[in-house]
Amino acid sequence: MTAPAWRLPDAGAADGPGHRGSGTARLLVVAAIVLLTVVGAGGFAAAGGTRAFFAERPEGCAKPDRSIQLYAVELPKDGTQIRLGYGLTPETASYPGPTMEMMEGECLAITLHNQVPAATLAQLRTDANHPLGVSLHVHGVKYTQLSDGTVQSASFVPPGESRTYTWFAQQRNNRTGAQGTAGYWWYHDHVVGGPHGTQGLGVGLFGGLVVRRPGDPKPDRTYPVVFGDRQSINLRRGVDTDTCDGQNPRPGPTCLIARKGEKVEFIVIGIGNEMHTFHLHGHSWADTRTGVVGNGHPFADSVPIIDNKSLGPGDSFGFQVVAGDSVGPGHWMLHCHMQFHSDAGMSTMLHVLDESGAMPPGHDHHSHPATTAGAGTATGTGQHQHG
Ligand SMILES: [Cu+2]
Repeated sequence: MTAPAWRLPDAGAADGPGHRGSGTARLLVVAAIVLLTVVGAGGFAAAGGTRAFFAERPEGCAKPDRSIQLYAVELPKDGTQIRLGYGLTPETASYPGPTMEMMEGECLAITLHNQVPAATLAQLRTDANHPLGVSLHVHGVKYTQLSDGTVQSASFVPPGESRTYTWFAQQRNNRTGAQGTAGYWWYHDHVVGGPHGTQGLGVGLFGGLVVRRPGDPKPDRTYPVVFGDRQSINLRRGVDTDTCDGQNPRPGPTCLIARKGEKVEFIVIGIGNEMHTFHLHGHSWADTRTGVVGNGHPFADSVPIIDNKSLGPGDSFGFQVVAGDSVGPGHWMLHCHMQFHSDAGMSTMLHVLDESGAMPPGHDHHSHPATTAGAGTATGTGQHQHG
């Protein structure tokens, strides 16, 4: 049995009375021509027994400007919880995965290597008929069906295999009205465990993406902060959100640290099923695209300055702050402002050192905001103290 081919009814008939038909028909002709011209760069994907033809790259991306390798690997368990991560090398895989950075107008080819054992993927599967694999699905930038990262478009990677995904950071175009893609986005798996990658997200396959416009201010440091279920920040909770070693701090997902005066960029992402609000102590930011407009620019006055922002599942936003600006070094709290979430451990610190990279006297000990009720991991399986 073959499913009938998709076909849009005649535009004139579908439009009914009125004078909009000819315009729509003209658009369809243009669309058909575009479809024909991309045929040379396309490929087939099997889906549901039919074979559909999709372009390999978005319009405007003749060929990739840059290529990178990305690895999906299994990481050490967190208690009994399976953890997976993306990494630019297998050894550096983490959750969140590496922050991707693109410039508007850029076309990026990412080859994803699935090194997660099939047995692990089978354990995460909720339906025995669901295929085993990992994928890469991105928000905000342009991609075709072949880079959608779903089972439906057969754009996932079986264990031991590789696949190249193409992302296009389409630029603003005042003639066509295209808005451009500059901003703070994220990427994630869409197939582990089920058709929406819910298990992939739950075990760590996600990361941040920032698309800049030429001239945007560049930060000194960028930290992805992912708010999720079970009162988690980057899949940790309570003391596990902040493992910064005061003697030898290593910046990373559980050590948000900067020197006073450095421009620190946050990419804030919501995953899971719950609403959150993101609040940072001692710092505020302009609620804009990727940065603060320069001094004296009239646009600056029309932008709200905030220090708290609500975040739903799938949302992402970002901003830059000058660490310790006017407020100095210290352990600045960063937490969900839904009180029962923060009370349960959804809270960490931005550690701001002085200009020389030291914590001034009197700040060398910090007590974590999480109570004992929040100790342990986001999955509630670990119990360890620090400090
Ligand atoms: Cu919350």
